[in-house]
Amino acid sequence: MQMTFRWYGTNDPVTLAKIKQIPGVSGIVSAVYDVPVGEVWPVERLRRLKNEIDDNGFTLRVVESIPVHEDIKLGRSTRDRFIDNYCQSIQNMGGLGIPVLCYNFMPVFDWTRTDLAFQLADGSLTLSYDHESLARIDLSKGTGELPGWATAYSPSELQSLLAAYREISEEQLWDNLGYFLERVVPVAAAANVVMGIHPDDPPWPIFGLPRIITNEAALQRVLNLVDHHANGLTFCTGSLGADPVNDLPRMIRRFGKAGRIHFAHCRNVKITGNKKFHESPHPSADGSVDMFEVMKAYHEFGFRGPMRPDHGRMIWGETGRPGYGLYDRALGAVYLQGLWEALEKMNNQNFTLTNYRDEHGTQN
Ligand SMILES: [Mn+2]
Repeated sequence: MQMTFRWYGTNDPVTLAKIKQIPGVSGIVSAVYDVPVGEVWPVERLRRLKNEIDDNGFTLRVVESIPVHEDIKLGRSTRDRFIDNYCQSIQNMGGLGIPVLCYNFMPVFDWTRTDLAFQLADGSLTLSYDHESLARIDLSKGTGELPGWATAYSPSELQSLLAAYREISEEQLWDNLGYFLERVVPVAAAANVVMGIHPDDPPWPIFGLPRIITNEAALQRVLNLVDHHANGLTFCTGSLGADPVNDLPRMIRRFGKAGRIHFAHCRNVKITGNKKFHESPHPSADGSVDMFEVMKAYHEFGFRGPMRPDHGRMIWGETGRPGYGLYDRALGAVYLQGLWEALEKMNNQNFTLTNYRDEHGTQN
């Protein structure tokens, strides 16, 4: 396992110098943010990003994410040009030796929350989601009422996109994902890049938009669309963990042992009702995800890929990009490494509770 940290580039208030002070973090997850969706990421822009990261003593381990143009998801006739561009961006990544691409296939909205500053009992602020509150958001005025999406679409752009998706069934969205992967995965494989689809967050339809990457069966279906190592998963415990039907350790064992988890997002969520949750600190005791069982599952098959703490709360008065402050994510990175170290050492010393008791004469 390689511990990594997401960095939003030169304008991120969480600088590489600060990330350097978090113990054990050696990889960076980043992206190019100023290329319009659908256009090629120029190799020079990627090179500059990689060089800056290298110069600070890190490796650019993952690109998260190259956005997939809506025309591809909608299966419009214009999609081939955008798919060609996507392939070119992947080749540019591969040419620089950047090995992992995280992407998602969520229509219109990426991760969605109803409150970006939900206050927990300890005074910290976190991201929360309540399906009933979401239903009250009026999108006819654009994305203004939706936290985190203030400027993404004008009201008319949004209405035409939502109308276009009303014609798209879940099965058609699957077909469109298949069409995309059939063309992109061989290019990625040839460029020594592996792809990891990020599950939909939250893992159910919102605003009447189809969402398909939601559970174990869906992840298997993605892998079956193109049965190649380069077609893999970003396994996000926070996204999948918002639905209690998802048995995360079982899924990690299944897809991890098959060699198809290329990137691990470890995050905890506290489920507080039906389609209602807030993000919690990373430790098991604070949320609905048993992070020890998650790490045990990864450790069992010897996961060697990049892992990162996912969203963090805002604590100690920090302000900044919701979910992507420094402090709570740093606590997450160290906690995850603590679990991993314990698993490593117990394994190396062939530690079992039984022989510990034998050696120490503990009666229990
Ligand atoms: Mn995630």
